[in-house]
Amino acid sequence: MASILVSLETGVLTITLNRPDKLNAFNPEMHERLRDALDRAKDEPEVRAVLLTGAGRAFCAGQDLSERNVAPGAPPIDLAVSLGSHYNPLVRRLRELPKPVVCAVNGVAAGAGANIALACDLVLAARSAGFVQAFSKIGLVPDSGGTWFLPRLVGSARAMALALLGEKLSADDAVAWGLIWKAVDDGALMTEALAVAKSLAEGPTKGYGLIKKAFHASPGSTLDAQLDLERDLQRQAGLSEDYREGVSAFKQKRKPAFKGK
Ligand code: LHQ
Repeated sequence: MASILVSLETGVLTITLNRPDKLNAFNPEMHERLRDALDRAKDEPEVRAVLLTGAGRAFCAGQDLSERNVAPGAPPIDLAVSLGSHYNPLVRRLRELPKPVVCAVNGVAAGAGANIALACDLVLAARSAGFVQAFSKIGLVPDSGGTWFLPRLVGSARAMALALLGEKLSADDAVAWGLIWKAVDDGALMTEALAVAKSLAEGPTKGYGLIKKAFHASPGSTLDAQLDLERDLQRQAGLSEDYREGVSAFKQKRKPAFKGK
């Protein structure tokens, strides 16, 4: 069974983590296939938005803990190797993809699985889903960007509690805390997430990529630097075909037909 399912329809590349018997936990093969799918999303102009989700009852349980022989007396393992070769490049790929990434969290998102969801641009979750910083339960540190995303999204007090206690945060609380965008009824998740992804796929793709750039630069930026960056990005956006189309459509009181150019 393929560990990642990929399908392209109406500009949306849907990527489904597909190891349901392991709650879609990551092994090296799943990392490699996900990397290939994200590279395809970047390179193919037909792909104008990505939808990431999981098969079965979970979104992703993080690293597959049955992959390694970690037991008292077993030889030590350098986990930095796995972060350096798999998880960190994955988070960078998601953030740097110049196209919007919607994440439909269909069930529990634990460990790296939770933080990979947070690396996406718009996160919708099924009401029965939950977010677990499971790392501390096995003596580890939140990774895959968790120590960066969490305090920025929910503030240090709540971030620290999530990381130290490793308790599950419900989808509704995740919305109330500002961790994710939306919680929806379980049965409506995929319809709603696909509708959002499709509407993004019909949008001004270049502009979206520039919006991502601006927001990602913001946390480490001064207002002065951010104003300069906005000026530079707006220059690029203003040179796009979609900007011309957007203004023409507005003036002609019609729906714009953006081409992503
Ligand atoms: C699993 C897993 C799993 C394998 C559930 N692996 N089988 C990066 C670099 C290198 C190394 C270390 O890690 C990292 C990043 C990380 O992600 S570290 C964090 C790794 N993930 C976890 O610690 C989460 C472990 N799982 C859980 O806490 C729970 O299973 C959650 C909260 C995800 C779901 O709980 P439940 O809904 O109660 O399900 P369950 O615990 O009964 O699990 C169902 C099955 O899935 C079970 O197998 P079984 O054969 O007994 O039915 C679990 O063993 C298996 N499973 N997570 N990560």
